[in-house]
Amino acid sequence: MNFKALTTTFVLTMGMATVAAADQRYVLQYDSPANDASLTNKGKGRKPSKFGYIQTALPLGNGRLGAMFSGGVDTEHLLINDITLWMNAKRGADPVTQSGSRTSGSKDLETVRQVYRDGKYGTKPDSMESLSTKYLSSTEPLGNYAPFTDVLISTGHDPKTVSDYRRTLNARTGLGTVVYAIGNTTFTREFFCSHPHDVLVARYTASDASLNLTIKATTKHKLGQPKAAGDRIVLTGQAKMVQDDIQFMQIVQVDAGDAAVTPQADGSLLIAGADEVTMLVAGYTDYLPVFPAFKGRDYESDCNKTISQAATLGYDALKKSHVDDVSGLMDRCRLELDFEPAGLTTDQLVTTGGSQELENLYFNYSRYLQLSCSRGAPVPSNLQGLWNADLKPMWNCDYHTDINVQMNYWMVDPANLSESFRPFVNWTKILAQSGAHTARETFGVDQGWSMGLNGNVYGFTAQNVHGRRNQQAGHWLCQNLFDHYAFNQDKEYLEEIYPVLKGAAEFFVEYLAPWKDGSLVVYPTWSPENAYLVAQHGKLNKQAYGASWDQQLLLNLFTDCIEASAVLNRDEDFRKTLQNLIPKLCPQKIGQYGQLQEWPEDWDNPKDTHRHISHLIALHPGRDISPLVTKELYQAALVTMEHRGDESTGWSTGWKTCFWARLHNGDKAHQIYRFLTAKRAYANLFDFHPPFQIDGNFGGAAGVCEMLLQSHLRSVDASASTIGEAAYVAYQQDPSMKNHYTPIVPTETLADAPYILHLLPALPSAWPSGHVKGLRARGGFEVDISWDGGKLTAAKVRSTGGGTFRLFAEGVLSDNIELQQGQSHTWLESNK
Ligand code: FUC
Repeated sequence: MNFKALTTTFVLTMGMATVAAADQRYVLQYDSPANDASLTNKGKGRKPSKFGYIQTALPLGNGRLGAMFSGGVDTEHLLINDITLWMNAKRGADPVTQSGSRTSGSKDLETVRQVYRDGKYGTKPDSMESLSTKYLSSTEPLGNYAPFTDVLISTGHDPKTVSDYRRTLNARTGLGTVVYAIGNTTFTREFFCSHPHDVLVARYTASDASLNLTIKATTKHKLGQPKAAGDRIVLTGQAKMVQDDIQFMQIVQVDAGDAAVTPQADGSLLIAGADEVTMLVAGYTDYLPVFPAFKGRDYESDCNKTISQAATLGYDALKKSHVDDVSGLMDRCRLELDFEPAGLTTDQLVTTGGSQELENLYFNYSRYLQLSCSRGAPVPSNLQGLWNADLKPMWNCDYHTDINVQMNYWMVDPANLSESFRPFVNWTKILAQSGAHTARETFGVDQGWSMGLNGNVYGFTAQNVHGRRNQQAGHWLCQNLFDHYAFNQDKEYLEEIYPVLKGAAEFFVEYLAPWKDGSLVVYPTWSPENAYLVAQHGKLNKQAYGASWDQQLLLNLFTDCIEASAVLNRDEDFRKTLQNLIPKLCPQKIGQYGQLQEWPEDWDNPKDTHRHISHLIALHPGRDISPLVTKELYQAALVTMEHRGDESTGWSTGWKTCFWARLHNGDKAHQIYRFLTAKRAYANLFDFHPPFQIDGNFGGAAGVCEMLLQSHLRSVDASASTIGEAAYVAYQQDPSMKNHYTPIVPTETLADAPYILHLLPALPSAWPSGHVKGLRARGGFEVDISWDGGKLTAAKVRSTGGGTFRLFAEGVLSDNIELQQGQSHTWLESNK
């Protein structure tokens, strides 16, 4: 049977159930409105039973402009967000202040390092914590992400008179709907947020009655008044900054056909007797991603232009271009698990405790969320993607660089949404510019750039206000940057990011310092958020040297820089510098319990179930620990995973899904993914930490990709017939210290090594049959995979740019397979 026939059979044998299942894979549906009682998302302990607006309303977004709709019968509440709207920070300051950096330099760094070497634990004035805070940490404000506006549309309908209520969001088309009946009349609303035309669109219709609506626009920020004139509400406002308030504008424009639209003195619009009403919303801030001013957009002119263009096009054309745009991206990659739909609403699916149906929907919805909160924007998705109703959101709704912002982008390439990565690239380029000031001023490092734990949209690169949170992030951010190249093999992109990669490495070349044993380590640092020797020194005892995650990421960064400079044929001396440093990096170590050590000393506590497991970065998202290649490190990673346990926060369970998939334990990966989808999801399937944090949605989707396809290993020996012999290895056992694993120096030829595409590396038994189309693999390939009875049945690998790979399927490693651009290679069970 050929691959096409097999796919057709798969669809046909599912018969009518497939038609229904196709919708169930994409549509979130509810039989009641969102809970609009609360507009806040505060409080760590928020109970899922207290679901409010942000947990129950449904999200729309075009990558920059976001909205949520509540479906309220009497009052529709639209929360509007603009991803650039941050407040309570500075902009336009001198470059050093703008970077947030403490001006101290190498002398103060040495003072701090001395107390690290002296082991001054605790929080006394001469402790590592106190001196790091005193000498290295920022005193400048980070600010917070803030909501833009709220648009309220009142119908005058009494919820008690309503029947057949349905509220849906179709993640394949990006259309939201609200439908209900009053007597014999059906009232329908449709919502979407257009990327091609940069507007939010709402349309109200009634089957055989007229519509009487009141439309209001408000904001929580200081504003001139919302002004209604003609068929528009124009709202201008300012968001408070410590320096240079943000200016913004929103226009709501209404088309009610021949019906009367009457502007009111309070800034609202009254619509009487309309057959149908279309509402357009455009909005911008004056933000521009230009360091250090961060302003200058002609937001008023852009707002007027966007609204006029959208109004000229009209509803049908806007809707068509929107559906074509979203469904085009959604259809690139489709996961089709084989299940019978339960006929439940989405909130019921969550409370029933997990199913293939929910797992399939969660994956597709995560792709939808990704393209909705990160596309065409100057800044990346934040802790809540771009949906936030709170002026004081949890954790500032910022950019945490010790897992969260990186996790937001893990799924982008594997799940075939490459364009969603661009905002992350734009942002890191600004960080590299700003972080050069932090490197120089705080650490006395004249080359390269440095980034701390928390970021904003105004180039904040300084160290966190708490010395115990001293942390570098350039190496981790660059891992995402290079991996995007690995997937797409776009040399122009590599040219663009090369200075950022090189700058990150240059910083560490100078910043690395010898520890007492002579090995080169990063310090001050921490192992994200975790404490050691808690019984002796307390839970704040987090400051560390040579934490395993840093050292793993440095090997990753240096290796990537060596490859990038070889591909671009430049910087031979720099390459040599890195090659000389790699063997001196502090080794990875296996500790007394057989665990991979989190720190260079054997401080791990087997009862520690901390949510961060940063010392497994080399397993995922890195590529240097594998059950097929580095057996001892794999065993040690297994022990660590067992110690850390299963249930945790949303993002932590997303990461654990990825880890177990990389450990090739599909059932365990699935168990954790099921927990994430059923126990860490609100009614609208937003992930909860708690409270809402979007990283878990994206980490979970990345985990699904990892279960079905892995492509992080590379073949450096074309003649070898097993992965163990063929694959590149980054660590080798130290002959004199058996539990030490020292980094290996890569040669330039690694750049030519084909990636190994491993099909179904961790297929869970709970997903016995299914099909996935359009996953992406490193090396520039797209892969379709079908399986049945828990076994691979067919696969197709398409080359998007021409290239060579090796296939690992059903335990067999193929020879090199070379494809021209557009060519494909088919694997069939029958041809085995
Ligand atoms: C990191 C995590 C927390 C939370 C915060 C936003 O600090 O450790 O769990 O996700 O980011």
